[in-house]
Amino acid sequence: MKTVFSPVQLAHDPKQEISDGMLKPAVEIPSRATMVRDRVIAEGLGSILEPEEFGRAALERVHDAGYLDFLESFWGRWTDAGRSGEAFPFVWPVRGLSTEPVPEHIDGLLGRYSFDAGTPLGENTFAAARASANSALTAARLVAGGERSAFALSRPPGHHAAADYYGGYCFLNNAAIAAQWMRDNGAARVAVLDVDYHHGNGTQSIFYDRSDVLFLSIHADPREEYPYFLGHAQETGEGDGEGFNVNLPLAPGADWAIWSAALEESLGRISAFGADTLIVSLGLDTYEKDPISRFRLVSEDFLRMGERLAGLRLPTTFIMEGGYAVEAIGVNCVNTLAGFEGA
Ligand code: FKS
Ligand code: ZN
Repeated sequence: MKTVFSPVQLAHDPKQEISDGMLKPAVEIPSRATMVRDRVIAEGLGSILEPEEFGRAALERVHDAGYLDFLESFWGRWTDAGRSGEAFPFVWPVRGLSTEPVPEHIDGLLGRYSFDAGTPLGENTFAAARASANSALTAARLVAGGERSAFALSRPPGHHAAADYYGGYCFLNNAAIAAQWMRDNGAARVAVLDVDYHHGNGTQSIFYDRSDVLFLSIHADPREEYPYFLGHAQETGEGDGEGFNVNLPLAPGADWAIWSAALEESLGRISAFGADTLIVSLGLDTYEKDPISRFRLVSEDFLRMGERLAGLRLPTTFIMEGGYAVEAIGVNCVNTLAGFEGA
């Protein structure tokens, strides 16, 4: 299986994040990606390619132009305001407040285009996020071109980013951008299966009213876990999309026996949907030793996950999402991919 990765993705190098009422060391850091890259090489998974440049058009199929303009112009506005280092929003247009007109001040813009205060935004963030999306698009193109599978070593991650807001360490929704590209390039039906510990609220919201993209997510129950405000079992889609959104929330503490039952349910739904191609939002934070999560998968479980995914016999694009046990992320990630290839 080929891996797609660009060193530009390492340029987003946040130092701190707001967590537990403090500024704490950031957890979504470049070493996550280099650990996975090193394990891909050590295990001989396959070659590592640099992404192609897809340009803004592929991003605009999913994201609002005003949001992309904000991300692009952020650093200039931030420094013009006399600021330096990493930005955090602190005011949002919640219930009863207005999103129109779009604010002119950078603090207003940060709130308009985000949904949490836990996501550092810095000088190189947009360049890294664009490279991360290009990796996802390049992997999708490999699969559309006939490869059985491909792996986008995407980082920063994407599944919390919606059409017009960032959060949860995510800026561009890599999986949604790849899914839309698949739709625009021959796939009639695309399934996106999100196995990250956290609900993929951004991906859900992007495809919520559509029947051509089936979104399924296995995640910690949002009543108890981030992102708290989306990911409940009752959310099944709206309009044309009714029945094409599947949330399988699990109580914290889920082990492979519980987690894999949700996986089997997902596989059945994907088969019944008749997907032409599969995109996997591959979070590794379901691991027992993940520092910010509370599921209990062990490293061998990721091999089984890959094997079960291979059973769908679908062209499959893996796109990395979360996972913060840095010392194990390479093993767990490559176990999933090797399990898929070996099945
Ligand atoms: C700790 C609060 C942590 C943020 C959790 C974000 C999870 C991000 C992720 C992604 F895949 F996007 F990276 N809150 N006190 O793992 O879902
Ligand atoms: Zn996560």
